[in-house]
Amino acid sequence: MQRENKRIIISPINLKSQRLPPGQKWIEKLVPYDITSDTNFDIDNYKLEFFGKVKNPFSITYQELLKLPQVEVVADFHCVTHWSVKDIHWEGVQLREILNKVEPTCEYVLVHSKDGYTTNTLTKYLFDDDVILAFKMNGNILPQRHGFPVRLIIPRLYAWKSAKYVCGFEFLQENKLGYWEERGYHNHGDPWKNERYAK
Ligand SMILES: Nc1nc2c(c(=O)[nH]1)N[C@H]1C(S)=C(S)[C@@H](COP(=O)(O)O)O[C@H]1N2
Ligand SMILES: [Mo]
Repeated sequence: MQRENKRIIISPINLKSQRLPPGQKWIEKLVPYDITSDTNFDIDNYKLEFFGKVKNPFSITYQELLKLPQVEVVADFHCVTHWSVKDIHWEGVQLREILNKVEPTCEYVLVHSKDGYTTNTLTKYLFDDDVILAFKMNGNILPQRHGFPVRLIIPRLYAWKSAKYVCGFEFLQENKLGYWEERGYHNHGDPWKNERYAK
């Protein structure tokens, strides 16, 4: 039932007049990048938590997440290492479905993952139409190397902001750098502004 009603959202980034950001090249398939080889996370004790500066702290299991209304997002994927992949189909839950209940009260967010990875962004981006918690990719359950069980997708930013194995959203009054941002990647990360590395 849910499947038949699934809304398809074409990411606005696919419709830009300059679809391919500067310095990028189209390739066929995603290249997996991980900070650790230990990425085998099970769904039984999976929990996604929303905490910090929010009105209503919230946590949700994998099974509960699957029951929320789902959408399909079609979006290009731009990696800071100069490759891009066209039209990936992600299926999952729009993050704002959850955030409208959580009600963050601040500007910044640090995203946490099961592998210890973190990445920072602005709270407002998480409310975009095409930002989802994805559990399917191109019609299949998310492969382990691409973020099983759940991955955040933020099409408008470089791929390192799309955290795999995502397990937490920490809302913060002040900006806090994530794993790669601390190691020289750009704080903001807009591919169309060539925001690859901090100056
Ligand atoms: N949890 C987690 N998410 C992550 C990473 C990681 O190491 N751990 N790597 C990031 C980086 S640097 C990139 S370029 C993309 C790569 O996505 P892919 O592995 O699906 O190709 O995932 C991002 N998300
Ligand atoms: Mo990356």
